[in-house]
Formats: sequence, C-alpha cells, structure tokens
Amino acid sequence: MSAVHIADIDGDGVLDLVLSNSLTGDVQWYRQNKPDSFSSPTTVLAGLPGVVLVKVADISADGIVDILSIANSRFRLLVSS
Ligand SMILES: [Ca+2]
Repeated sequence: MSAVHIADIDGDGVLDLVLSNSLTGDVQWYRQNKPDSFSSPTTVLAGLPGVVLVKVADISADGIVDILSIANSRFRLLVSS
C-alpha cells in the first residue's frame, strides 16, 4: 500500500509530492518543477517496511516542514534544516 501527501517540502511556494511505500519501507519526495512536472524522487526515509502513515508538518516550529512516518508502532522523524 502506498500513500500520497501533498505539501511544499522545499518552501518555494509550489506544492510537492511525498509518497510512502509500505512494501519497500521507503518515503520519497518528488519536487514539482512546474505544473504537472516533477523531479526524480529523492528518498528521504528508507527501511521502514509497513509504513502506513506519513504526516508532513512543521513539527519543530522553525518554519520548515518535517516528515513523520509511522510503521508497526515505530516512528521516524525527519527534521528539515
Ligand atoms: Ca515546493
């Protein structure tokens, strides 16, 4: 199962895609370059099989979004800098 989330990951004012894949355990970010055109994926989290939930929010309250992933009662937090 995969999930798609939409958020402006790099703060350029253009929405990007974050995809999670529960089989591979990877969470990947696709930067939107222009309308309907996305970059090659960047793996931001790997090795978390069963990932079922990804939240994109400014958890550290620094104005930059962070990515939280949860799988099998384990979580990983990628804090942007
Ligand atoms: Ca963006």
